[in-house]
Amino acid sequence: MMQLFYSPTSPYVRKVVIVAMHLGVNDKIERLASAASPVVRDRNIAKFNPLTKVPSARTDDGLNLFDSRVICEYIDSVCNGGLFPVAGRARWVALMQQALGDGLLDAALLARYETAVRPEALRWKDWTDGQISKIVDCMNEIELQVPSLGVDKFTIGEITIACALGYLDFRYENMQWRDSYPKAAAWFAKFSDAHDFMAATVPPKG
Ligand SMILES: N[C@@H](CCC(=O)N[C@@H](CS)C(=O)NCC(=O)O)C(=O)O
Repeated sequence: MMQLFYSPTSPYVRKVVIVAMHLGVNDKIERLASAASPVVRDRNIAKFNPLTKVPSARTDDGLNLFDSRVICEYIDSVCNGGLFPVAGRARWVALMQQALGDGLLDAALLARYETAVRPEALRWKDWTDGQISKIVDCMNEIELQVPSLGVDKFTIGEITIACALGYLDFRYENMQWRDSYPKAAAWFAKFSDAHDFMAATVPPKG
């Protein structure tokens, strides 16, 4: 189906892998190793995506696809998967939930790059604090939206929010988000128990 620049720790790649697993085409994706970084850029990825980010894909019929939103929708469309409702309120809710999860991830990744990538002398605390406050506001919104999140029935919205919560567990363990967001915690536990793709894609520690 496609070649995919892949990283086991990227929450955006996790979205793609979950979609592929759920729709039964995971073995049709050839994984290409990547070392994506905003500073030391992996020029191999540029063959597929000028932004040199993961996930980036090339389909068997020669399309270069990025980012995770586009790749997920491509897989869903080829498989007729129904993870992207085609029209009406259901579509806008699913896309908004995806944007909420992706937005949380964008802020979490920017804040992480501040400590993981930027030299200490060049750091600016206000910037990091701004990103962390976006994570908090997104979590407040997710907590409010829990009644609209499905467990057995789900779309790209639930998948993305699950990847976002999983990323907080992976990189922001100290945040202990479950203490402040009990409804999101209960939904995440049910969603993770209900779907093998969640345990199968937990990012490796270390
Ligand atoms: N909006 C993109 C975000 C992808 C992204 O930021 N991926 C990170 C890894 S988790 C990356 O490749 N970072 C390298 C960079 O920023 O240059 C998506 O949804 O795929």
